[in-house]
Amino acid sequence: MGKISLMAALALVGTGCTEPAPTATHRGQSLAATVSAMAPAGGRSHVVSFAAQPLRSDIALATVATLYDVAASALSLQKTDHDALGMTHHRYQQMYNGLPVVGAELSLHENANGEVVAAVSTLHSTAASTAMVTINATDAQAIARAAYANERNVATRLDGMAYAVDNNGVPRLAHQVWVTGEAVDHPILTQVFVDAQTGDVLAVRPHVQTARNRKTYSANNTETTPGTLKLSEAQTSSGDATIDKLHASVGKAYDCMKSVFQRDSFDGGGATIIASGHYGQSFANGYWDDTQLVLGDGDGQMFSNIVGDPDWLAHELTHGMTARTANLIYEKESGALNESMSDIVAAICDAHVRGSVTAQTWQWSEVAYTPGQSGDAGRYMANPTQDGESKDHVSGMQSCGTPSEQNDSCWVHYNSGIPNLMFKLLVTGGQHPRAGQGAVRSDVKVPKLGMERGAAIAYRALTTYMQQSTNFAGARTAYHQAAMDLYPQSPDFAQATDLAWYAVGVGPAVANLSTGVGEPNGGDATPDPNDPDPSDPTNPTSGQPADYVGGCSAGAGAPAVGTPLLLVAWASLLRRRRSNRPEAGH
Ligand SMILES: [Ca+2]
Ligand SMILES: [Zn+2]
Repeated sequence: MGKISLMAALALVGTGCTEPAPTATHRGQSLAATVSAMAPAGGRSHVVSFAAQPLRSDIALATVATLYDVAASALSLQKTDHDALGMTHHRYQQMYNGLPVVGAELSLHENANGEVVAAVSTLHSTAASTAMVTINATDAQAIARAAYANERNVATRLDGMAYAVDNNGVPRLAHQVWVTGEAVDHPILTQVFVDAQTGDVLAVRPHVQTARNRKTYSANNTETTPGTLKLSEAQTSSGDATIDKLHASVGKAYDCMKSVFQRDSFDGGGATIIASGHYGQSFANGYWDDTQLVLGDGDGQMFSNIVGDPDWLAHELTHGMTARTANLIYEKESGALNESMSDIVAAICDAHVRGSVTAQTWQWSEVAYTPGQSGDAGRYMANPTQDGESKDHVSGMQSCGTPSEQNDSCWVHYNSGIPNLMFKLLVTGGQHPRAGQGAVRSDVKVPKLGMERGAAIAYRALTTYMQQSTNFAGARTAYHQAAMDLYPQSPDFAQATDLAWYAVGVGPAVANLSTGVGEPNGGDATPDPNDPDPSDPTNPTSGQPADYVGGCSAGAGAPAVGTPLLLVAWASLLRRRRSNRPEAGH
């Protein structure tokens, strides 16, 4: 497919389905109305599409900042990326008193003409923030350490100060303390934010991200990582079968990322992938520790040797990719999204390696999990509650008080089942496995987009439109925007992402597409040279299938879906603002 004309796509959004684009002449005010409509107080992540009236970067920046009561000068440009669609993406960190506000970001997304067509913001007003310090750094370290009294080899290290956002959405001056040590089933590498005024622990952020949240292990000896170098890139044999297998498995995970996402290693810049095997004794887990993969040999009961399970490798390596892109904070919903993204890439790579989507695609770690029992898996993306712990709908999401290591950072591994199921439904189409039970709606039917499109949308949503604090609702808008970028000729695809999220209880209601569940003809008729398995209808090409109804034919008379909804909100806000507010001054 040739380069997509983004402007054409945006014109389609603005003039097509529901009502004409607003005729506001003051672009700053249009943006203000749009953003205030979609970004409620508290700094929730929202992708705002104002494609119909693109803005100059400086105007967009100043206007969004003003809406959050944040000075434009407080936004520090962190990086600028260009992508294959001709778009440019700027990411800003919110600062206050010269210190970062942790997890508070703004990104601006420009079309090929350098005009901003979307903004994502998780900013926080600092109106109630202070610079008061009554707890000194030494006390802060003692406070952080106290939470780890039962762990071994605990040490603390100061990392300066920052503003951490409390449960009321107020950035509070905090000491950043790193805690290291040994928990029962994994090393501790955790960032603890201690309120400099009250001594409260504001946030606990583990940076060791495991694949499975285990409760007990039979044995585990600490080892130093990375340990002894056994194999370098071109080598294949070390004389140690486990290390050789690990080396090969890492290679497969790399190859998958390269061929599916055109991404050169987890950082996108060809970073060396460091992996250590033989970690601990009978260690039935693996993790990403911010710099490398670490894998145990398995305990032979819960998990056999996990170095040979591609789902594990893809999962852990994806934590590295997430850390270098959206950098989703590992707690609450952003943490569940982080976990889910690792499972989603494991599913993508499973299908990629096998050449088609199979039942095993939606089973995580079916290879290594319980070697004594066949047919089961560590997690079930098609039916998350099958493991007895994971969640499959927002109505049943497991909540917590303050995230901690004891509650798995607010149950990130259980709640990851919700976006896991969303992705599965998006790829295969269909209904929620518990449709009609409890709060799970039976009238939501997700159309099938196939693995290739699902993977492209998920990847772009993560790398372009998610931020550190993105929650489930923000993720839905990220998927929608990513689908609009990738498939501007097929707005139904973006609507399919809305339906997939709605099926698991995220975001406002959406009407079903008239195409119903799945593609009637089972996928594409036209083979695509890039399609690893053209005969597999679940792995369609990137072109628009003939059986897909494009444009705005779906659901005549139904409520507006997706981006048109934004325009409705925008128009009504504009009307409201015009009546009770003078023209904004810029
Ligand atoms: Ca699998
Ligand atoms: Zn994980």
